[in-house]
Amino acid sequence: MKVLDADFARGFIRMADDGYAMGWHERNGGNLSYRIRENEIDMVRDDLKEGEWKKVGASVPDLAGEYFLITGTGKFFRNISLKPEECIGIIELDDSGENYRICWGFDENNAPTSELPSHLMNHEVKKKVSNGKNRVIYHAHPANVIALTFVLPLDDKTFTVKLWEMMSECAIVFPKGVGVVDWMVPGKRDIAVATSKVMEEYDAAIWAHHGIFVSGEDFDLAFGLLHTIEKAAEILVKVMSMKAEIRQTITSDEIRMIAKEFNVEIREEFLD
Ligand code: 2HA
Ligand code: ZN
Repeated sequence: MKVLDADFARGFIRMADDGYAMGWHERNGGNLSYRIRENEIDMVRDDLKEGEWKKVGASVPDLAGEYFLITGTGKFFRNISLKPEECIGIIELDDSGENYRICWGFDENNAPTSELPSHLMNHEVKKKVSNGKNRVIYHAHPANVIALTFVLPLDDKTFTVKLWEMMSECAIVFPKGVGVVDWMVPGKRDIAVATSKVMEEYDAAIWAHHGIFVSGEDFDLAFGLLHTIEKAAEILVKVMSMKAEIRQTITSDEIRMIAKEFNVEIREEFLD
């Protein structure tokens, strides 16, 4: 089977289009990766090639031998569905988890995203803490989440509770909360290490003055998580912009009631 006919590639491209339509991917902003299942890679093996081994820029031994579909460096999300073979590609990791080679795509001398170390370190953590279920890592630049990083203190508890308070859905969709990473230079190992630490605890890491990383078991869950967080952030931005006193909100006890009703384990230490 051709890669582009496979369900995982179609789901990946649809998600990229949807993210662009949401306004989260100006120019070459954002990146997306998917840890491909063994049976999925077997189905497209005839369509694969073997490029030269190159350094990942991080060491991810628990991902040795795995294959990833991932967006390209400098590529624009709005072009992915028009020219997928140039804008995205499949990479394979070697036995040490320190080198990768291109197996499909990245035509015309393209290469994986500059955030490859962050993506792979996040995949490594998430694979471990989810018993292998988690397969998607998604980075985007949603305006409202970024706006909040200028006015809220950059701590996990404040961001989590402020977002939970905005819509009843939030405590159900992300009961473990969200983590926050201070401003750092993008594309480097330090930000990858800081983000993967946050990912041990949370499925979402907000990058101050830059954007957000989320993870999920599949494209729907990863996209849905980012969408929910950004929606709550948008409501908070609107509420704060009104410059009116908040007269009522969803209280800690009410968040507990939601958790109880929907049988999710809420991060109790963040509640009053
Ligand atoms: O790929 O979003 O963080 C562009 C970025 C880097
Ligand atoms: Zn970015």
